[in-house]
Amino acid sequence: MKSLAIILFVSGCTFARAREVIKVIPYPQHVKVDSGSNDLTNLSFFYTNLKDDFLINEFKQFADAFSSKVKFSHELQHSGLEVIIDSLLIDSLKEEGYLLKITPRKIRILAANKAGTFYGLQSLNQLASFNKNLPCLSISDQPKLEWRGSMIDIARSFFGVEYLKKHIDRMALYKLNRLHLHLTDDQGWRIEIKGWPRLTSQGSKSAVEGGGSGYLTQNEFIELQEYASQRNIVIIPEIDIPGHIYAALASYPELNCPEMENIDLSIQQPPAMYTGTKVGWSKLCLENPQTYVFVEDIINEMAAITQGSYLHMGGDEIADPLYPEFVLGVDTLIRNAGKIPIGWEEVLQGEVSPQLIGQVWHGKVDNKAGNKWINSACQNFYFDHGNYKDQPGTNNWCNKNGISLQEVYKQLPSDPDLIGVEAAVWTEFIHTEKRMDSMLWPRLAAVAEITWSEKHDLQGFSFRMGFHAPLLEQMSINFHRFEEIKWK
Ligand code: TNX
Repeated sequence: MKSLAIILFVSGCTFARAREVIKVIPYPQHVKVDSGSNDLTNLSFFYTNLKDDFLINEFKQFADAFSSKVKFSHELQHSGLEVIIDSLLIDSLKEEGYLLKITPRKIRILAANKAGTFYGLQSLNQLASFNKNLPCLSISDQPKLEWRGSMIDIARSFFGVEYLKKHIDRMALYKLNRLHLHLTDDQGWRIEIKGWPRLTSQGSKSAVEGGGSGYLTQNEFIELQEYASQRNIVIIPEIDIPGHIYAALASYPELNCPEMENIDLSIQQPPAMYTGTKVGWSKLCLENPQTYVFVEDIINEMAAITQGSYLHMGGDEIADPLYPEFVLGVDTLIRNAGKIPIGWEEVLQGEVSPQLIGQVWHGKVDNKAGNKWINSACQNFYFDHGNYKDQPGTNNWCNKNGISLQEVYKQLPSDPDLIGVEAAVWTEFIHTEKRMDSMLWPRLAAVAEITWSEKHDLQGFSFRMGFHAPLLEQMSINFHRFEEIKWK
């Protein structure tokens, strides 16, 4: 009994100390702090068996930023930075896990593959930002959930490659791995489709009032995905059908039903573009055979330029007797194009394939067949809602109190079909990078932690977050300074 008490006391002590010393977000699964430290300014050697030029360069840059005497070594050394991939570790570390061991002479990262080494580096980046004199420690880490995501609506207001790359860098630092782009909506069409050029020559010229217009060329989209994939981020393109489609209907009026009864003409009439914020008033004409030619073309072109495994069909906020049949047809088209279909929760109303992933946003649809699902519950994860109650220029229809850090950090439902979380920023009122930043950060860091870490601890998170201010500033993030955090 006495010895048990001692063990509890000792481990409790280590735990408290680790939580104070290791201010990493998301908090790693296992941390042990040892005595001693490793001064990065003395770093001498860098050895790795990595073959990937991008990653080798990331590690080199990290090392060179602290020490001017780092030599690239072709064999193991007794000191320095050592990054090793060992595929035998796959059973214990899985796809994204890593081990990080810091001793007075060595910094060692071990992983089963590239993603793990990249995440080891992110933990190291954070630790080094707090103190160049690194504490000796052992970290063994891997994510709880596979889907750790951010969604940006670039349809209402366009955000281009430059901002999206910055966003990808910032996501990567917090080990987020899914970027969903809402590419089309009533106010604008944002991706080049070669077979239907007016979608962009006309449909990309507009935006919600005050928002930015424009589009991604296919080459830009491909380049962006490559940039993301180097940082272990998969981009998920969403073409929202059959609703939220006015920009396409205005660009190709022949897609409409006779008399355009698929559009609420009191809201807008083709060929004029739409700049308002109403939803649920336009849909594809599901009786028009041209609609199916259009949809199939778009899906095939999108599948051909999409590097990741997923295609998102939207599917939200629409009523039509042919809707369930339409969704099942699109589900099939996406699978035949070699991708996994995703849709907003409404798609789960009808029959869908078991491969389809549902994205829950208002929690009104029963996931009756037990499809995998992503949690984007609007009360907790709609970051177009204010950081606080009545924040000017924000939506509040789902949560009148705004979405505080505490609201984001709530316990997730325990359900084996839940694959993760995606926080969404809709851009009816978010038109500048500065505002976008302040809606995303630091709330997205809280999403990173609840999806990565087994142990949830809001107080610890808030404590650690305070120390991240210099890091966020270094990345030029215009983050929201929540009052409850003591920013350093
Ligand atoms: C609902 S969530 C929408 C979007 C709006 C958003 C505003 C979802 C699938 N549809 O079209 O932009 O609310 O918060």
